[in-house]
Amino acid sequence: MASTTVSSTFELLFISSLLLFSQFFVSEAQGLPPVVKGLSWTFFQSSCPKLESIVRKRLERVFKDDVGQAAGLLRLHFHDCFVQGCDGSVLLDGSAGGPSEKTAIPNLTLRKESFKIIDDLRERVHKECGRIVSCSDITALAARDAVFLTGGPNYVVPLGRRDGQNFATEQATLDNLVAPTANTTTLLARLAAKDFDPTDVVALSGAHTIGISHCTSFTERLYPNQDSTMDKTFANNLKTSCPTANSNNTVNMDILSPNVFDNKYYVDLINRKGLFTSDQDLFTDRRTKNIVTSFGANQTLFFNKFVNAMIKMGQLNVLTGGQGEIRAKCSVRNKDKLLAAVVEGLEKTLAAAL
Ligand code: HEM
Ligand SMILES: *[C@@H]1O[C@H](CO)[C@@H](O)[C@H](O)[C@H]1NC(C)=O
Ligand SMILES: *[C@@H]1O[C@H](CO)[C@@H](O)[C@H](O)[C@H]1NC(C)=O
Ligand SMILES: *[C@@H]1O[C@H](CO)[C@@H](O)[C@H](O)[C@H]1NC(C)=O
Ligand SMILES: CC(=O)N[C@H]1CO[C@H](CO)[C@@H](O)[C@@H]1O
Repeated sequence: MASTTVSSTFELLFISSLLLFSQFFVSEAQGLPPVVKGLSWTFFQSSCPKLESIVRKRLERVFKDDVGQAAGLLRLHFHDCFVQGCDGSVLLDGSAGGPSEKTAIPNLTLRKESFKIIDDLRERVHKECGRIVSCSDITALAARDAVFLTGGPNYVVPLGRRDGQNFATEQATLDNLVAPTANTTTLLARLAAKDFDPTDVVALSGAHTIGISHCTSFTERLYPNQDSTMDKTFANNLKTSCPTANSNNTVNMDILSPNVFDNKYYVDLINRKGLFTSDQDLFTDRRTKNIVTSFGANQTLFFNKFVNAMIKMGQLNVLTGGQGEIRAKCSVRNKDKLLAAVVEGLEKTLAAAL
């Protein structure tokens, strides 16, 4: 009896040290940023082992139909994390007391389909494992797969985020997302406040190697005066796509390989064919120019720094443990859903009574 206890204790110790070792190995060997308290590389290893394969398999199909959705999902994770932390607040519809994060100006160009894709993934995951995975974790995994499935690096995502119960206000959204018209000084200062260094800032901006932009996000560089740092032929082509300053059209952000996650965004900047001021100025400012050049010359280096910055971004002000909740539907808080059901029930009762 005693010997069984001893041996199973030993086994447990052995297994947990193996687990510890593998966690250590993952983060140390790849030189990855530390995992914040409450998150873990192996959070769902036993409770939902199929989580990552469900998300990846589904997204393989989604992107096969429309590769553009990858960019939408990557941007959604960025907006989620920068505003009030990675808490799924960007996914919430409306709000009780004012405009929500979703209806704030920078959000107007998030793709409607992205929200549907996240909730569809949530449904698939909850069907398999029960309601144990948050919408914010699913968004983080979807962003990782968006990067990988378009040609970018594969990387591990710390999991265990909880969904927030607070709406982010329109003001919080504006305060936390930098405008595309910002220069490098502004960009570096705003991201330094979130603990990102210049290498992180240049690497994160490399996400603009996939996806599209609406004309209004950059036409201030074309009209009334053309930005002198912009390549002339590139400017003329943009004017054809965006004949007026408030044209509704869209253009690709990386003209060399718009749907491939690679380092061509930096080659664009070196060729003065970056779309936003916030992009192009990275090659003008002496603090970031060499980083742009090095990423443009070495894709492996870019991928390493991008992964590093994404793992940091994915852990910004996360809710863990007993904080927040696991939403049953990504667009509404659980208590709102309950309230909605109660109201609906009440209406039915009333209707029946009348
Ligand atoms: C830090 C400064 C950043 C600025 C000023 C910025 C700004 C913008 C703007 C204005 C758009 C175009 C929206 C439109 O007009 O449709 C855009 C698109 C996009 N951004 Fe950023 N962004 C920044 C950082 C990031 C980061 C950190 C990521 C991800 C890690 C990201 C990923 C994307 C993607 C993938 C798209 C394309 C979306 C699509 O095709 O639907 N951006 N960004
Ligand atoms: C960057 O933008 C800020 C805010 O618009 C401005 O005050 C500053 O002078 C600009 N810096 C450079 C180097 O252009
Ligand atoms: C852009 O689209 C909106 C609605 O989709 C429309 O009301 C507006 O007139 C369009 N603007 C231009 C310049 O085409
Ligand atoms: C590119 O960067 C990687 C990662 O830092 C490095 O190991 C490699 O030597 C670099 N390649 C070249 C050609 O400089
Ligand atoms: C006001 C407005 O248009 N808000 C939109 C913000 O983005 C989401 C997702 O694309 C839309 O559903 C909202 O209508």
